[in-house]
Formats: sequence, C-alpha cells, structure tokens
Amino acid sequence: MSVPLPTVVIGAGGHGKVILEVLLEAGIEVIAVVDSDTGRHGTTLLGVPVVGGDQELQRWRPQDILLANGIGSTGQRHRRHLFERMKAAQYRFATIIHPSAVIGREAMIAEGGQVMAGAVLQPGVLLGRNAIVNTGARIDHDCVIGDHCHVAPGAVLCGGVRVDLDAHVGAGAVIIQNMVIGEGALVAAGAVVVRPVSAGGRVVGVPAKEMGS
Ligand code: JB3
Repeated sequence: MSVPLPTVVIGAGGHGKVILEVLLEAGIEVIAVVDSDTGRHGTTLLGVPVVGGDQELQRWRPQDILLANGIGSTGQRHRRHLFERMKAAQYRFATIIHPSAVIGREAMIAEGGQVMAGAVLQPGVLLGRNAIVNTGARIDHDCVIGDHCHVAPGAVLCGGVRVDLDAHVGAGAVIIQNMVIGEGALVAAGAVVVRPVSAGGRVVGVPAKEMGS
C-alpha cells in the first residue's frame, strides 16, 4: 500500500465499493467518495459520504490527498481515461492491496495498481499502473500485466504470462504458461487460453478460440 495520505474514491458503484472496502480494511483514512451520478450525491458508501462529482476534488490540493480509482469495467476505457485525466491534473493514485492478498518477493505494483481480497501475486510479478487483479485471481511467477488491464475474479495466469496494455481477462479464465495476451484483447470468462491472443483479439471457450470462428 502506498503512503497513507487521506484518500478520495472516484466512483460509488460496484468497483468503488470494493475498493473502499480494501482501504477501510487496511486502515486508510477515506475522506470522501465522488461520483458523476447526481442521484448518489448526499448518500454514503460504506459509511463514507458521496460529496458530489469530480469538481469536488478542488476542495483538496493534489499533493494533500491520494485518489483511488473506483471505476471498473464501465466500458469505453473510461477507467483509463479517468486515470490519465487526473494524472494530468497532478493527482496521485493509491496503490491498493487487500490485507488478505499474497504478494511474493520481487513482485512490483505500479501506481494505482489494485489487488483485491484473496488474490495471489507470486514472486517476480509486475502489475502495471491502474491495473486490477480482482478477487481471488492467481497470478503466477514472473507474469507481466500491463497498464490499465483487468484480471477479473478467479482468473488463473500460469507462470510467465504477459498481458499487454488495456487487456481484459474474464472471470475464471485460465491462461497457460508463457502466453501473450495482446494489447486491448479480451479473454472471455471461463476461457482456457493455450495459444497467444493477438492485439485486439477476443477469445472464448475451452480451448479458447476467436469469437465467431
Ligand atoms: O466484476 C466485478 C467484481 N466488478 C465489476 C467491476 C470491475 O466493473 C462490477 O461488477 C461492474 O461490472 C463494474 O463496476 P463499476 O465500474 O463500479 O460499475 P458501476 O457499478 O456501474 O458503477 C460505476 C459508477 O461510476 C457509477 O456510479 C457512475 O456514476 C460512476 N462514474 C462513471 N464515470 C463516475 C465517472 N464517477 C466519477 N466520479 N467520475 C466519472 O468520470
């Protein structure tokens, strides 16, 4: 977990709630949640006030807080764009690790990386900026997961797998060792990947094949 500054969660939906749970469980002070849905303003999320939209971030100087990206798989690379927009405005993102996660030696988690409850990162794993390893996913030795990727709950990556920028590995998918999942690719939930997936590819099934083939 990065330096414990007061933290603001962006997004009060499903992913925001899970991120907030991790922060609270780790004893981080969370001062507010912001959400673009005005219907959520004035409510609370796990007891933390939803104070308004992103404009409310102006209450704090960027150097005085950390942000936690609570936007998950809400289409159109929205999570990535939000991260980049906030970085351009000089904000910094918390690196978030649930206390129950197992992080091996020489594993590295870049700014804004998120590791949920019960996930395992074995030795030598590199997790990119703003990437998610979701609940109970298992990432074996020396895997490299690129910026903004999402490894969904329960997925298994065997040793030496590379997942490139913006790719999505669906819930419960299995990827055998040394495979490459190309930039922006999608591995459907439950797929078993035994061949490399090209950039932008979308694969499904056991063994995984291109969708529609
Ligand atoms: O599969 C799992 C375990 N989690 C999924 C997660 C990875 O992705 C989850 O089940 C959902 O499929 C999805 O969660 P997410 O992204 O939290 O989606 P949703 O529950 O729809 O909530 C998104 C929230 O973000 C909504 O309340 C939106 O109003 C808010 N939002 C969208 N854009 C924003 C912005 N809030 C702020 N502050 N700024 C934005 O730009």
